[in-house]
Amino acid sequence: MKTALISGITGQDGSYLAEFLLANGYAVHGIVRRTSSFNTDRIDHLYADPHVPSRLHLHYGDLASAARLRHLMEVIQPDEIYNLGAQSHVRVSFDEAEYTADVVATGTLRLLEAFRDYSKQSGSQPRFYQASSSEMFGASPPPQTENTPFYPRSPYACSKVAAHWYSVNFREAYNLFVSSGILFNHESPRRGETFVTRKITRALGRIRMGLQDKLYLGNLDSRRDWGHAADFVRAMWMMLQHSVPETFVVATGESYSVREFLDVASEYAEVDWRKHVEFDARYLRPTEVDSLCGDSSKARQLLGWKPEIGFRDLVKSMVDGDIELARQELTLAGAGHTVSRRGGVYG
Ligand code: NAP
Ligand code: F7E
Repeated sequence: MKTALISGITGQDGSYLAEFLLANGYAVHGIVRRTSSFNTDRIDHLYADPHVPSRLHLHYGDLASAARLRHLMEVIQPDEIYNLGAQSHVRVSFDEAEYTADVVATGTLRLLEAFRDYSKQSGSQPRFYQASSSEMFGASPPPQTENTPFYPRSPYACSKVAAHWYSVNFREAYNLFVSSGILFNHESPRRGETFVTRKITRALGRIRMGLQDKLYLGNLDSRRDWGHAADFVRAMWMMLQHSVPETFVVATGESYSVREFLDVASEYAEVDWRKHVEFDARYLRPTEVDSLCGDSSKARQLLGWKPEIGFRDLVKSMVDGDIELARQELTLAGAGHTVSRRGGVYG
């Protein structure tokens, strides 16, 4: 049985990756941040009771703590390490730039150093996946490939560029199996509520159920290449099964504007978004990424990867999920229960 270690297991991708690896017979260890309220909603269905034997194991840890990462690497002895942990919100990174750099850039370096020492001491050949991002391309026009120059447009993107180059350097300097996946935007019903797709589908669900009237958004003209997270975590795993470590772009090759996302989502939700959406400048970024559309030919040819869930099915699954949540919220409200439906500061 192979053993995997995932940082960021409580996030969108971490939950899909854990499901995928467990279904493929792995023992899965996840690093969970200690928070004052529960943060394991996305993986609770995989982790019934800590006292019952299971192939899923959770450990407290943080990318801010090199000593803890080193310890976890030594006791878990993973065959594959997936570094998904991040302060992943682009707009937030403008306010929390130093923290973002510490977790996203230096946190990756901490995990890579622990990985390097563990590889040497264990004598095994473990493999490391780095979650790089299309945000690294920033202002470089589409289509973006592995050879497109990086032009980051946010503290988050700058930190991801640093983390990517640390990964490539560890691969080349120490002959380690470190692959970097440059993934374009990927969404799902488990997407964080303050990213634009989920913010939209959640609001449409609540508007349809009469729980909300207005939806405040920023720039509707930017374009993104949106895929489904379940398809994209499969690509992460495929990269670590490949014969050599490489850098791969993972993308659908189709791009839509935020406005077009609103059109399709509204059609499914049967809500006219133009009656509800208002502009709020707080959601603009000091520097925007206008247009992303990836060319994933390399991953398709060398890994045999391709997405299985198209744009319209992705949007529909998110709308269906959020209509159901809004229905539950309405039922609870009708029974006199208060449901916390606050957004984040940027929600
Ligand atoms: P996400 O939902 O925001 O999840 C981020 C995960 O990182 C969460 O488990 C979070 O824990 C954890 N985390 C945050 N700070 C941490 C710290 N200091 N130490 C350890 N863990 C920490 O992100 P995602 O969408 O799943 O994305 C996964 C990775 O891929 C991220 O690195 C992201 O930057 C990158 N990426 C995402 C996309 C995309 O479109 N989704 C595209 C390209 C790259 P909590 O649950 O406690 O917050
Ligand atoms: O913004 C515009 C916003 O926050 C998409 C992260 O997973 O993907 C994600 O980063 C677009 C931007 O994602 C609102 O200006 C308009 O142009 O959903 P987003 P992102 O910035 O593309 C990359 C690949 C990652 O790596 C990141 O971790 O939508 N937009 N109005 C808005 N965005 C938000 N969040 N909220 C709005 O109200």
